[in-house]
Amino acid sequence: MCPTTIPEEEHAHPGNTGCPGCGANLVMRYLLKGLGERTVISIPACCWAVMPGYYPSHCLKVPMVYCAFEATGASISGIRAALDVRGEEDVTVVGFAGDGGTVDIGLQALSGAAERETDAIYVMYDNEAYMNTGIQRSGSTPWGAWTTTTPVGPTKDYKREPKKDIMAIMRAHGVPYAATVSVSHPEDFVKKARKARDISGFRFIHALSPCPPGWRLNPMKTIEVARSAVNTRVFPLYEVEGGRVNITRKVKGRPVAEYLSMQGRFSHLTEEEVAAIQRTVDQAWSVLEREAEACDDRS
Ligand SMILES: Cc1ncc(C[n+]2csc(CCOP(=O)(O)OP(=O)(O)O)c2C)c(N)n1
Ligand code: SF4
Ligand SMILES: [Mg+2]
Repeated sequence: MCPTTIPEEEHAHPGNTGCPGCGANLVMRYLLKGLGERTVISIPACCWAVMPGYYPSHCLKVPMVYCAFEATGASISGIRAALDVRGEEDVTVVGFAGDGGTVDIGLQALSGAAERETDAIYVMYDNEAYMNTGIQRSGSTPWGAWTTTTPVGPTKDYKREPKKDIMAIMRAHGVPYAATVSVSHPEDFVKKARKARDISGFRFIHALSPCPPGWRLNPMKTIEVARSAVNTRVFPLYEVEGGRVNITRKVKGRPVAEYLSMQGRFSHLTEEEVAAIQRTVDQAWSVLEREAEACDDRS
């Protein structure tokens, strides 16, 4: 049998109300494998708020608090304070929110929790739109994507603003640990989850989370598209620990067209638009690479 560093224990029961091929399902699964059972999760309105089902036929084996859409940061600060009063300092407190609930409506509460240095982990599963309410664009939807509020048609109303850089926002808060993870790279994911658990202070994890209905993607291609996002450098895997940048998966950079062509939400893009996305991706990668090299030089 092939040795693996992924723990066998499952902290969620099989079966929930997520769609076939849901990337967010795997984000939760790998996260809990990394964190273990001494975990409490706060989830705001999003797909994951409804996916577990109702207690007692709930799929999560760890306690879950359902908080208001904008309040994840405040909720995890409160849970942490309550556990500390009870002397339960070994419990890991997690905020688990979608991209809309993080980069848009929850940003103020997130910023407050990071600034207060709340001892908790905030995980944003990024399916790049408000999926639970019908695929509306969010600040995390990438440039050029179709959503129901950025339609494709003669007026070319598809998303015309760039994706908000949440990792840069969190780094600007000086958090002790921030990392990107992808469901296509579970060992890297579990390792980063464990590392985040063992650091104190406010930690942030940005998880790419393919969504077959929202991305107009074949549900069998979830892992393939997530891997393609990493291999094309659209979604680089890296971590920032104590201000030091470390690229955890150095890739040569496949053409972004490979990633885009797997998803119907980008099928309207012209060759020029794909080339423009390629330039943006190349530029972001070279900035990241220079930052990582500068950290290597300092050590
Ligand atoms: C204050 C408030 N506004 C709007 C909603 C409706 N709502 C519930 S889930 C959701 C979408 C959440 O999007 P995201 O955070 O990206 O998570 P996803 O659904 O994509 O998993 C919205 C708009 C709400 N519950 N509360
Ligand atoms: S809409 Fe997308 S994120 Fe929500 S359950 Fe379905 S696949 Fe998962
Ligand atoms: Mg979303």
